[in-house]
Amino acid sequence: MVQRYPNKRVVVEDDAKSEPDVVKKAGGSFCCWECGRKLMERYLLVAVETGQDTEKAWKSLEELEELLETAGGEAADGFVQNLSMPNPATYVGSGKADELKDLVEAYEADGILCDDELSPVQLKNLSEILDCKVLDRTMLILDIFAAHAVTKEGKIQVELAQLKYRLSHLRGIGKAMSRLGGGIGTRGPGETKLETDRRAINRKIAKLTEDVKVLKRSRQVTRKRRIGGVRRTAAIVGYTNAGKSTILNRLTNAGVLAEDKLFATLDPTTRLCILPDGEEVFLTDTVGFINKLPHQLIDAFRSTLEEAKYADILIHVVDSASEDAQLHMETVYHTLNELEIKGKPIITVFNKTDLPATDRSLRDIRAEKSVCLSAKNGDGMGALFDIIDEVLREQRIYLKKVISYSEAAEVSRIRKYGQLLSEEYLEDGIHVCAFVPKELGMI
Ligand SMILES: Nc1nc2c(ncn2[C@@H]2O[C@H](COP(=O)(O)OP(=O)(O)OP(=O)(O)O)[C@@H](O)[C@H]2O)c(=O)[nH]1
Ligand SMILES: [Mg+2]
Repeated sequence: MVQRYPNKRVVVEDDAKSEPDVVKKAGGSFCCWECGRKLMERYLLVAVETGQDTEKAWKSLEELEELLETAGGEAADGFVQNLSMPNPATYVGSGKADELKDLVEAYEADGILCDDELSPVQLKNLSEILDCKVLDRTMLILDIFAAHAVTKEGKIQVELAQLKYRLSHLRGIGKAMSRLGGGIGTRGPGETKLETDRRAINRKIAKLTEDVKVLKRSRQVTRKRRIGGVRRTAAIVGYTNAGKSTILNRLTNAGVLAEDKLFATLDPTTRLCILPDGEEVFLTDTVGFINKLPHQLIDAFRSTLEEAKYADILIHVVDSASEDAQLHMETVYHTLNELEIKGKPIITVFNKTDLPATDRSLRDIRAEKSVCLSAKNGDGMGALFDIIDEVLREQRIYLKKVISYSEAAEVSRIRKYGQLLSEEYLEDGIHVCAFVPKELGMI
């Protein structure tokens, strides 16, 4: 097993040395009753690497560390073990599992956090061998989503994903679940009690699935009403923390929360954006993607991401300063594919150009057009406006038509949803030349 962060143990500051008498739970994390200082849960990060790409495994582990920090915990150390395949019983090799037990004690860690979704058997065996909390990447991501869900639909979807995870891991893991106790991995928008009754979980899943259907129907109605069938829409997609919300704010003054945090946005926000030539387009900010996004969440967010499915174009935001930008782009396209969002024109935005980049030669061959900009200081935003305008225009059709005076209202529809190039009021009617969205059904 290779150890990445030797001596990473955090030195406890003098004033915090004495164990606090009372610990209270606040906002999902534990705080000292007296000084209010957050007591971080500490984990050993563990990954099994099955190919020969150890560097990739470390990158994934670094991302896992970021996720853990987002959830309010910290990494005590990280380990990668090279195996031909994860051990079906213990994830790491059985000898390494014993070694991990000593390490958990030596680091005084609260538990271990594995970089892959563990099977029920692995979860149960590791909990028994290590006698500490055992978390996996899926539990952690679900926990973060649970903490960030704001709207009713977001909360239901996260609870649904958590229940599905729990159901698939029920067999024989009652003990592992009870060992979780509280804190990271146990937070959820639903009941706080860790439900372990299969029938009760199934009932809850059925009820929540029905609730999601109702909300989905009402969202479809809202979408139809909003776009009136013809107004253009663009969805902003991309890896988490790439700058999607910052870009939406720049384009529309939306005031959406943008934070240096993974999964700051869970619920889609739609705002009207007015392009330089006066045309209006609806922009939707969506949940960020991540490598190894739990399939329970892909299912849960399928309906939220319908905004992207029905959009005319996709704006794909990439953090071009990240050394993993290429990997992030691949993950985004892989996830879009899983969500069956394809065949749309894509504008790729290489964001964060104000930061030093490791790779200035980034390209996105799938994109119709791309642009480099800094959403933070606004450099290059004008070019993005122009490109959106251009791509939308390419999607329109040229219309040359005589409209009878009795149907004069059509001219105002063209003005509203398309671009009226000329209009002439003659004896036989109004002669118009225009670019119109095909959905307007004027041909
Ligand atoms: N330096 C720099 N930072 C940026 C830029 N754009 C966004 N950021 C920062 O990157 C962080 C993430 O931005 P968000 O807009 O929240 O990213 P997001 O893609 O919406 O993230 P999620 O909703 O978590 O998936 C924030 O701290 C932003 O201030 C940029 O052009 N330059
Ligand atoms: Mg966001």
